[in-house]
Amino acid sequence: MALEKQVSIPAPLVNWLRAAERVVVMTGAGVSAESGVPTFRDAQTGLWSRYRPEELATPEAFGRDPRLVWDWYRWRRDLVQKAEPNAAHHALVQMETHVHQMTLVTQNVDGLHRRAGSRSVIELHGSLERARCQGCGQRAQEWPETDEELPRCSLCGDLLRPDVVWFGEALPRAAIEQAAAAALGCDLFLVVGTSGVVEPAALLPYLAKDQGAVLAVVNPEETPQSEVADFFLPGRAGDVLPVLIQQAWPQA
Ligand code: BV8
Ligand code: ZN
Repeated sequence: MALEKQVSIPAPLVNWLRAAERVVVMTGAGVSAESGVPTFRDAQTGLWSRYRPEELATPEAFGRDPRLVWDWYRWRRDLVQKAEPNAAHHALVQMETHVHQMTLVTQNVDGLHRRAGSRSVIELHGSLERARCQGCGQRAQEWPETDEELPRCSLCGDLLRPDVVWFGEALPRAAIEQAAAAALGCDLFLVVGTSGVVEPAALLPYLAKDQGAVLAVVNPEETPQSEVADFFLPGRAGDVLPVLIQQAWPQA
């Protein structure tokens, strides 16, 4: 029997979660770490070790060398397709069934929340699973990946690009507006697995706290948001979230 990590959840947080009408959960790469998907801060491995994500996830990098950027995204997509959602993703699916109104906002582009069964997921930074034409904007769920040819739009023939938000690009308007509205109207805002430095996503927890929501942070390390949070739960998402759900809604 695997030794249950000693996770202690403050009783007031359990009570808040049980009583909350509207809960927002914002996730980052840390929630997929236990699925084997490297976080942004993990040193890039293998042939990607010489690049920093901030250098590759930019329009400039794509303009300069679309083949390099596509190879990085193909490598990440292959890795994610082989990954499985972990206990943290499944705990959030369970939470959704208990909370009156839960909004899941993710910075992740790996699609694992949706694969785990989360229904309403706001993808602030897009998704690896989609490409879009940099010319006409047409989206594609699949496209030919060959070492020779770069993926091209079936409609206008222009280059396809990953349908993610790069540094320096605006977030999808609907996504950030929905996420901000949810933050402004929630009783409890839970931040899980993000270093909380990339804006504007990193501002959402403060919107919630400033309007009176309870703010809780789950992360093995302190983050800017954990400094101002009402509750900081040090630990891995896959250890903490299942215990939080179990204590808030003990199986009848
Ligand atoms: C914008 C998609 C304006 C792509 C991503 C100064 C100079 C230049 C720019 C800026 C600047 N100051 C601010 C900016 C803006 C910039 C920004 O914030 N930069 C930062 C670096 C300072 N933001 C932007 O550019 C945004 N756009 O501002 O546009 C604009 C407005 C109008 C019109 C035109 C333009 C766009 C930002 C989106 C970038 N795209 N991803 C892709 O994935 O390829 S960002 C990417 O990194 C993620 O999506 C995420 O948002 C971000 C950070 O990743 P995290 O998820 O936090 O992961 P990280 O690795 O950092 O941390 C992991 C955490 O997990 C750690 O805390 C760790 O402790 C924890 N952890 C580890 N294991 C576990 C765990 N937690 C729980 N359980 C575990 N087991
Ligand atoms: Zn096109």
